[in-house]
Amino acid sequence: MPSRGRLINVANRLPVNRVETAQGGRWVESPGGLVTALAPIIRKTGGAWVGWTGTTADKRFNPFVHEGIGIRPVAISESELDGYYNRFSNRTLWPLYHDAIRAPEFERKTWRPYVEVNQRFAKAAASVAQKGDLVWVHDYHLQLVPAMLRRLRPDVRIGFFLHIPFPPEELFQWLPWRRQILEGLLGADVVGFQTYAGAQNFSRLARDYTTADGTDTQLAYEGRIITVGSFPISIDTRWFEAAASSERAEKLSRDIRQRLGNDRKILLCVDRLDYTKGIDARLKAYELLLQCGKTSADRSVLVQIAVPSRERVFEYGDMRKDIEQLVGRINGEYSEPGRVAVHYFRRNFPREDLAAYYRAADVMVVTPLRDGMNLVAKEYVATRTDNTGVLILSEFAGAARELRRSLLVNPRDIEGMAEAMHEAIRMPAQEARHRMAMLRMQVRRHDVYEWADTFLEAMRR
Ligand code: ADQ
Repeated sequence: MPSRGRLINVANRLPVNRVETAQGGRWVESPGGLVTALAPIIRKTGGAWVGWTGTTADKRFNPFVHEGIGIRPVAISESELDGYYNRFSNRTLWPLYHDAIRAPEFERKTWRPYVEVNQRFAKAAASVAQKGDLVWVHDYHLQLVPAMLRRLRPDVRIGFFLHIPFPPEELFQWLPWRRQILEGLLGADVVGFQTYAGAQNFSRLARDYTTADGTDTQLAYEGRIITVGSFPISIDTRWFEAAASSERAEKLSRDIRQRLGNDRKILLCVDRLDYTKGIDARLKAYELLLQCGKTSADRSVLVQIAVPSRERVFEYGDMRKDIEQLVGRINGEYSEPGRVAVHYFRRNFPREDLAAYYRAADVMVVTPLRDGMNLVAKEYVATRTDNTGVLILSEFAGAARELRRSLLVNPRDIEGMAEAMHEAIRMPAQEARHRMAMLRMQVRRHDVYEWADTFLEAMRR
C-alpha cells in the first residue's frame, strides 16, 4: 500500500458502466483485472479513477463516489469519439503498435481530437489530484497525458503503463506525430511496458527523437530522471483458482465435457474478436490437422469463444465475416452427425463460466500474431489446479517471456501450429503435468496484485 499519496488512476474507461433504466439509470462495476487489482488500493488511499463513461450522450455526469472510489467522469462527444478512439487510437496506433498487421491509417484530422481528449483527461486528473498523489495513466489512448498533466501539476508523481506492445524504430518512425508521443510519455516519472523489448524500443526512440539521454532503463530529460522498465501484467490468480474449483464450475465443466463428448479432446480458444489474435490462422491449422487425418471430429473438437469488440471500426466487421466463413467451411467439410468439428460462440461469457470452460479444456490454444501480454493464457494456467492440460502459446505474446514451458509456436506458421496441436493432443500425461506445474508456479508467484505493487513502488522511489 502507498505510504504516502493517494492513487489516482487514469484510464480510457471508468471502472463502472452506466446502465440506463426506466427509473433513470445506475452505475455497475465492470469486471476486469485492472479494476480488481487497483480498486482496493484506490479505496484504501481515498483515491479516484478518471475515465470515460462509455456513453456519448449529451448528459454530463458530475464526480461521484462508487463503493468507496471517487469517480471523475470525462465526457466525450460522438465526433470526438470517432477521431480520438475509433480512428487515432484504433486505426493508427493499434495496428502500428502490433507490427502493422493491418496498414495503419495516418490522417491529420484525427490527431487534433486525440490531443483534445488527452488534454481533457489531463485537466480532469489535475482537478482531483493533490500534492504528493500518485497518478497512474494507462494505455495507448492517453500517451500525451503524462506531459500535459506535469505542466498542470508538477507536484504529483506520474506513472504511465502501456498495455500493448511498443514497436521498434522501423515502425514507430512512420508516425507523423512520433516526437509528440514520445515527449508526452516522457512527462511521466515511470514509463512501464509489458516486456523488456518494449522498454528498450521506447528508450532508444526517446534518445533518437527527443533531448532525452541515458540507458534503456533510465533517462535524463529536462532535469528529471525517468525510470523505464518492464512490468509484466498478470491476473487475479487466486480468484481463477477458486472459481474453477467451485462446485458450480465443476458441474458446468462436467456438463460441457459431456455435451461435447467425454471421449473427445477439447481444444479451446478464447479471444477478443481482433485481427491481432490470429484466429483465422489457428482455425486453418486445425483444418489442416483434420485434412491430413491426424484428428477427426469424432476424436476432437475445437471451441472458439470470441467476444465482440470494436464493431464500429470497420476492419473488424470484415474479419468477423472471414472467420465465420472459415468456421462454416471447416464444419461443412469435417463435421459428423452429432459431432461438430468447430464450435463458435461470438458472445460475452461471465468470468465464472469462462473458468468452467478453461477447466473443461484439454488444450488451450493462444496464438496471437502480436499481443502485449495475453491474460487468457495466464487464466487457463491458473484454473489447472490439478496440473493437467496443455497450453499452446504464440512466441509473439508478451506472456511467452514468462510461460516458457508452454508449447511455443510461430502463429504465422500454419503447419507448425498444426504439429503443435497434434503434439498437445497426444502429450503423455506425465510430461503435461510437469509442464503445467512449472507454468502454475509462475502465475501463482506473479499475480496482478504483485504487478500493481511493483509499479507503485517504482513510482514512489
Ligand atoms: P486484450 O487485447 O483485451 O487486452 P487479453 O489480455 O487476452 O487481451 O484480455 C482479454 C480479457 O477478456 C481476458 O481477461 C479474458 O478472460 C476476457 N475475455 C475474452 N473473451 C471473453 C468472452 N467471450 N467473454 C468474457 N470475457 C472474455 C490488452 C492487451 C493484452 C494485455 C491486456 C492487459 O491487448 O495484451 O494482456 O490488455 O494488459
